[in-house]
Amino acid sequence: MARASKRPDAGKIDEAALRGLPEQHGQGHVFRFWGELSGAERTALLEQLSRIDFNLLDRLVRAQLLKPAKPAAGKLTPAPIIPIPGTDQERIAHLQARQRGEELLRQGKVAAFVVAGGQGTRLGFDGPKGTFVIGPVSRRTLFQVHAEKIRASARRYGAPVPWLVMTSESNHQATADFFRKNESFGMEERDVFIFQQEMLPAVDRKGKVFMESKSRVFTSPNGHGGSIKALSDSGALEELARRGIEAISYFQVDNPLVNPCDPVFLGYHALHQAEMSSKVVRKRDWSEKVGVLGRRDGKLAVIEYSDLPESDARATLPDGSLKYWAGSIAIHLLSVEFARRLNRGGFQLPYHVAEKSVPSLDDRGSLVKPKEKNGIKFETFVFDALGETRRSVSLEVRREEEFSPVKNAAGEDSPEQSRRDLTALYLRWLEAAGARIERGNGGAASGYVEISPLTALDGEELARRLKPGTVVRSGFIL
Ligand code: UD2
Repeated sequence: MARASKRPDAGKIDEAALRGLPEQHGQGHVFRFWGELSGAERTALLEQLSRIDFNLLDRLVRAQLLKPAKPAAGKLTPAPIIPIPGTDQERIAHLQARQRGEELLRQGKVAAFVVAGGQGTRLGFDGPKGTFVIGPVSRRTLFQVHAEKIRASARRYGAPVPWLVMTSESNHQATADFFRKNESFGMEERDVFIFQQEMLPAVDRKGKVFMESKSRVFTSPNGHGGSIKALSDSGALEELARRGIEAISYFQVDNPLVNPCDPVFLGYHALHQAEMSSKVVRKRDWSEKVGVLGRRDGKLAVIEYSDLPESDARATLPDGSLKYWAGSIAIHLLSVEFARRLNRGGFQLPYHVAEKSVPSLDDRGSLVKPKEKNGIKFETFVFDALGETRRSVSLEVRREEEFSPVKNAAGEDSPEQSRRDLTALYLRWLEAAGARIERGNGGAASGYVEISPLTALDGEELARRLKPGTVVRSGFIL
């Protein structure tokens, strides 16, 4: 596949039309410093304006500012979820799903899709999050971990798995350069497709866009729901259909434990003829900040933790366990056909509103960082597409095997925590494969160890490859 670029040809900019456009939408102030701009800055501003959907912005401002959004209401009920197998029947169902999923992988009907357009502000890392070093011993980056899992799976099943990488204007160039520098981590050029999602301006409480410099409007990515539109706009969806791909495995860049080509998940999705499916884990406790998978007014939904009333979050079943236990880990399967349907007749996912502090220029052109939230950001969420499905599968998985995201600089969901979780998983595999784990001070259990995805994708594969009598100390790598 080719690398997509959505930048229009600067030579084709129609200056007169673009100068009129913001005015027509009440945003004429974007030209306040026009007289001070150089030719190149003017072109840059016009080029950016040509990519802003002012009609959409008008609609969002009208809907949200004149009639402020209420938290999503509706009757909540738990959703049916396929559990981690505990009975023979459940184990047989898993086995059948695995066989079906493996068939799809062997037939080359699966593509992997990482969303990496976010700004990763909480981590405080300067650069695309995928370039963050996570490998506990090897110092692999998140992108490399994902790439090697995809390569290992393609090798195991003997068919390519194309990899779609969604970026945004804020990190596209840096991401594309990183892939080039690392030769796409050993993936075939034609199997990697990097494309951008759209950006949207944030607005102040009167609906006016902010300027981040004299020649630039403040914009941010339009939410991970924008991935569905970007799949279509970039041409990726048509290319996937042309290559006979049926399932798109969607995941977030921040989770090094993700299994992007999970045959069990793929198999359930296919056997149920599902359009979009989800993986969930048991919430740590009622207050964990993850969305829960449930039904709102009968429709499948992820209910963000901020929208889940505390009484529901705390509600328990007769056995004392949480009623809404199914935490969404943002891993989905989308059928290519469903993604096409969502794009037919215009993009339909609803926009959510978030209040943010947006640094912007004052009347004299100096950048001011507000102490309080002064702006509104509009985003769509990919999981809202679940409500549009005719059929869907929700699958429970083990957190310690599949979910340990890198979100915060320290504490929960931090790099340190994630490296510990990776090490703990590899130690379990090694122990089950018969390795001798050195305990005690300086031993493996107190440091980091690592298994490359290209060595083993799971414990079973490791057991086949591990030399008898292997001793595992801190810093062990295979
Ligand atoms: C998300 C979910 C939360 C839970 C958690 C699991 C939402 C609103 N919440 O929380 O319920 O499932 O993940 O880890 O989704 N991204 C883009 N473009 C954008 C925005 C985000 O590509 O415009 C990507 C981003 O690069 C990252 C992922 O989406 O890979 C998650 O974004 P986030 O960190 O904003 O989501 P988070 O952690 O608030």
